[in-house]
Amino acid sequence: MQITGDYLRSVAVGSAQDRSGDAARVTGAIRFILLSELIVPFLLLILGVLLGLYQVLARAGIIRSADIFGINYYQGLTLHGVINAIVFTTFFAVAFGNAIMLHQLKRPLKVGVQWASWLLMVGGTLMAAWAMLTGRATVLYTFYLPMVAHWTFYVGATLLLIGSILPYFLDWIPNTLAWRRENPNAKLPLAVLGNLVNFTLWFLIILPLATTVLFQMLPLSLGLASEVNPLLSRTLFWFFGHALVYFWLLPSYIMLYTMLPKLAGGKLYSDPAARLAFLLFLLFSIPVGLHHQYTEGGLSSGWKLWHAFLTFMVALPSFITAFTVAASLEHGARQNGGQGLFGWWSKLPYWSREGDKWLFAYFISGLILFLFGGITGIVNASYSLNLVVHNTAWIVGHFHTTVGGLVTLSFLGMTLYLVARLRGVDVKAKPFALAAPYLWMLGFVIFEIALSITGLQGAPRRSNIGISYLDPSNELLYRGDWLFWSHVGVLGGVLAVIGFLSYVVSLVGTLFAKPVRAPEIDFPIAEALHDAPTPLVVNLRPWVTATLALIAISYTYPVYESITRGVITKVPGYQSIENNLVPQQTLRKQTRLP
Ligand code: HAS
Repeated sequence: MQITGDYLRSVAVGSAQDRSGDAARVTGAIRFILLSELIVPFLLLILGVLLGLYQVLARAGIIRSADIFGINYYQGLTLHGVINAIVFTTFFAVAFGNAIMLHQLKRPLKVGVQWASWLLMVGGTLMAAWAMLTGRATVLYTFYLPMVAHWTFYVGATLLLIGSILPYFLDWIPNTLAWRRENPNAKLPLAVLGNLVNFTLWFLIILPLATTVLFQMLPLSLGLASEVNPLLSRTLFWFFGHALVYFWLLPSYIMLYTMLPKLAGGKLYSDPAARLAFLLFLLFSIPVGLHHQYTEGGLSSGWKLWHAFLTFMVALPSFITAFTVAASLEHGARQNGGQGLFGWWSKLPYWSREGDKWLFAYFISGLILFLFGGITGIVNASYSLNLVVHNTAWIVGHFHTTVGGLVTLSFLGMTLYLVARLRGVDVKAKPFALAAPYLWMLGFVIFEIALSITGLQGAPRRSNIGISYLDPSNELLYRGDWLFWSHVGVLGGVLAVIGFLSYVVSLVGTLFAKPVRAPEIDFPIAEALHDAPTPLVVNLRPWVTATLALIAISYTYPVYESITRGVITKVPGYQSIENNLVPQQTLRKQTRLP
């Protein structure tokens, strides 16, 4: 049995053979691919997190300059957003999806497919990274027009997305169909259902993004078009962009439903409720994008209101999750001897170092942060309240407790867990691994409160306010009343970074530890307490049909409006050069930049 050393040896096996118990053995190329799909984004994440620290220090006026180490504020913001929210999440979702399918269906992944996916994702990321690091793609992570990037950024992003969807079509769907043929009467494992829902969603939303990239962004970037319709680009981008957040969230929900109950010592409270939550995400995640465009001219308010209504509907599966997860925690705690109406909370394994229970800390910290993320999300969704918070620091608070909260914490925890399993080692420096999520959580609770308050005071997001509103020498703009909470925000940011460093200690220790057993994939999957047959959540076909119908109803007219009204405001592309937006044509003439 090969335990160490052969990561780079691309053997043709890449197999997952059932070992004793429930673990799946992973060898050769597949093991290398899975490990690197976790490690590559983690390495980039170190840069992403440090750039986050720069953002918070710059916004508080503690670092008062337009750039740091040659990286301009907006370039850093682009790298921070793209690395943390797009690259890290996409790589993780693919690695985790592969691991889940391998473990749950017990069928091998195809080495050729996995290599193709890996090469496209890594190659695409390197291309886009080159464009961002050289200042040719300072377009922020929401890269809709009229900001324009070098073509390598768009091609890189496209390759990353194509690479991420290959396993779904060429490995996971065929494996699920084969499993279904072998187990005609069995229920699809819950984690598999969650993963398939997530990547079906992913496929559906890549299509509108691909449309604006191929037909608007690339032609503009290559100089084949001189003006574009930015309204259409934004509508297509947010068609993708909001459901994207659920593509980040669903792997976390898979962990909450299938693993957290067991770590808590009990069972999943209701399997049908979990299935219903996943299917409701399929239905409601996409037709809500206009809630990012409430303030955008050219789109009718009636359609914005419709999307606002559906946005409240997409909170429903999260409310179901809050209930089911809390009930599962209570069940686990009572198995551990917990009593009373609230006394059971003390019987959860918050600090346990026993076996895999350290992972519990990542989930519970993420859940606490998600309470803040959920409440602020509901405020954002309201057509009227949104006008108060849109484009302010409030939104930044919201997404650091959603994608920066539950999502990041569960992804980091699972990365550590899988690295240990795939290397055949125990998790090292467990006290550091345990401290990390709590520090991160505490940091981001403080950060969230501080940013919400400065947001309500009017502080804009995406702005180097340290050299404008928070510069006392700027008599016209200076807002001394934002200073206190901006500094509180720094405290939160610094605490979160300390938490991250604590995590790095444990991950690096685990990465270089001496293997003590064969590499394998094994998840702590919980049984269900309530598992009554529920026809509503068994057949996927009506859900997919309803999803397509709801998308068609919700987007046909807004896209039509964007096409017909957006042309009136056709504009050239703009490049961000040292804090200024410069029209692309002017730049071409003056500097001959690509
Ligand atoms: Fe959002 C903007 C609305 C969820 C991410 N969102 C953003 C942006 C990002 C983002 C990145 O309607 C900025 C985009 C940009 O750059 O412009 N969001 C919502 C709503 C929800 C929501 C209604 N967002 C998310 C999630 C994200 C995410 C999830 C990432 C993963 N969001 C908006 C809107 C905007 C927006 C507008 C545009 C704003 C603007 O003007 O630009 C809902 O899905 C939230 C539902 C969640 C809940 C919470 C349930 C609670 C649970 C925890 C239970 C805890 C337990 C443990 C059991 C209802 C499940 C308790 C333990 C103890 C010890 C107490």
